[in-house]
Amino acid sequence: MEPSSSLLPKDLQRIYKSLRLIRRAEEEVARIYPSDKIKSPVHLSIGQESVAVGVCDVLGRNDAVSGTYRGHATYLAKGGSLKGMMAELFGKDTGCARGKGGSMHLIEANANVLGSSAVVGTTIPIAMGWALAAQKRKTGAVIAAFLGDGATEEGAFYESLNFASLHKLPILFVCENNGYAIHTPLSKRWATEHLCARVATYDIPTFRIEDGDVFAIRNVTAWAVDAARKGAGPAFMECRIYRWREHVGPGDDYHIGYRQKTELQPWIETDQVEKVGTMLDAADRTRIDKAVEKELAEAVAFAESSPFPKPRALLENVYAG
Ligand SMILES: Cc1ncc(C[n+]2csc(CCOP(=O)(O)OP(=O)(O)O)c2C)c(N)n1
Ligand SMILES: [Mg+2]
Repeated sequence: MEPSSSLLPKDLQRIYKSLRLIRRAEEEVARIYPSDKIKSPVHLSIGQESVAVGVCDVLGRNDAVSGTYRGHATYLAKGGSLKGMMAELFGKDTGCARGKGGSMHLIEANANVLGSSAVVGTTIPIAMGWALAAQKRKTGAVIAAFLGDGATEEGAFYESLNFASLHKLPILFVCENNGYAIHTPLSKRWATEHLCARVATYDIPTFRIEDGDVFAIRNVTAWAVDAARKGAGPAFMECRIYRWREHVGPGDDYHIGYRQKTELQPWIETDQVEKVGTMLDAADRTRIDKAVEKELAEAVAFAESSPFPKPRALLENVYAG
């Protein structure tokens, strides 16, 4: 899809910057990982960036996101601090969860990043609760709830669809369908692959984006957010996408045998980071790339030089009050 005609060069630059920052941040995480400075497991979303970027580019500061444990992209695209993320991965006190949560528990209340969890599907009803509160308080805000294809197998997903549709809550469900739950493909898990048809039975408008196209994802989000702000209720978007690296960890896993590297090739050819990059003036692209590298180096230096939490921090922020 071509970018919407209303997109200006500065919009393309912003979208590219976000895509590029997330890609490079995760590549940097993978590079550092073998040093053991990163203290938590990492689920990289390299190749999947366009979903978070396309959605979050439409959301305002008062809108919110809930993510999954593969959540670096969601957190960064919504305006989470890169320094806070890097320090969190390093287990430092300056991390966004004070070094206690690690990669799977990124949170930034100031940017309305509600947080993520290692337990599949659990953030969906929490996002719905946020949407219910926004509706009751008449804030006009909307939440995007990100979930994997595996999370659609959890009962909480269907309970949330039903409740959100019944009460016309301002929520966009965004399924990042990368075709696998750990090593198990959809064909061994789903009786039919018609996910949108299943969701549509809850009287929710559904959209399926086949190729990770950041502009198509952005367009659907713009429609859904506008409708939700007007009280029309939830929408559901299924984004077919591909996880380039292994399920967890910095490397790839094509040698294991549960998938073939030939599956990856078409996704590399349509890589959204590169695609949007080529739409920019060369000088603008170089400028943005340099700015990203600087931001990244500063974030890693910040994480390296930050202190670990003191032992007494173990008992802080455990219970409210
Ligand atoms: C409730 C629950 N069941 C099982 C697991 C183990 N588990 C961790 S990741 C994962 C796969 C989830 O796949 P998906 O939702 O498609 O996300 P992806 O890793 O592809 O981004 C599973 C089953 C878990 N963490 N939580
Ligand atoms: Mg998956």
